Amino acid sequence: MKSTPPPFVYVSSQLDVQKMPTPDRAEFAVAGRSNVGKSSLINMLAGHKGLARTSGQPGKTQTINHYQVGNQSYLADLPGYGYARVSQNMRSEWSKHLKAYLSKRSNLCFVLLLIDCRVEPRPNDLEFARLLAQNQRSFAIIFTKTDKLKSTALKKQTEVFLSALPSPPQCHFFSSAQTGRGREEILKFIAEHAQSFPSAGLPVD
Ligand SMILES: Nc1nc2c(ncn2[C@@H]2O[C@H](COP(=O)(O)OP(=O)(O)OP(=O)(O)O)[C@@H](O)[C@H]2O)c(=O)[nH]1
Ligand SMILES: [Mg+2]
Repeated sequence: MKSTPPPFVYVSSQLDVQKMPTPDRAEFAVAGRSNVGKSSLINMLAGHKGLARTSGQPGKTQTINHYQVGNQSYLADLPGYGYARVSQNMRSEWSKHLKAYLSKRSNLCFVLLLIDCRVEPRPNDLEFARLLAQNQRSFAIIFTKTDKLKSTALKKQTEVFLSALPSPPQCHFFSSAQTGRGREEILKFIAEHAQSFPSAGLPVD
């Protein structure tokens, strides 16, 4: 039986780390290429289709959008990388803000790096994984859109992807925003890590 998810509440949209919500609880960032399904995953976890805006057009999410999950954590929906049709200026702005976020956000507990289960490892996914390692950020991989692939192909693709990473993730999940696959496991992962997150003595941004 499906459990009721904790309430998800939209908090703010910012690019500047200084203006983000007070870092007083564990934060989980949802990262990945444009169009990989970050916003759809948040809606699937929340059980609320209209919470985060999704689109078939890449480049929909242009700010770092915070959602409070129950009382213990934040989910941060990040702008996607690798969208060729965004101007060079805009791309370097996002990249600057993403790098600042990864290095400075003091309560960032885990990065959930989303990968479309149908695609081969791309240079910018591997580059992002290297950025996580440089910033000593723990990460988990979530393979998205698994409703689009048969299980043998899924197994093969994920093995290829995991072996191409510069460092291994803490764990990986399979998700589908269409079928709800992965919801229970991902919510459990968030709840468990949020619980062990220190609530006192955090550095101030
Ligand atoms: N079949 C299928 N389609 C999905 C799934 N998740 C997302 N999509 C579709 O993929 C497209 C992009 O989804 P978004 O959630 O907006 O992607 P995003 O990563 O937030 O994109 P940006 O904000 O542009 O970075 C939409 O057309 C979604 O309907 C999934 O699990 N299965
Ligand atoms: Mg989005």
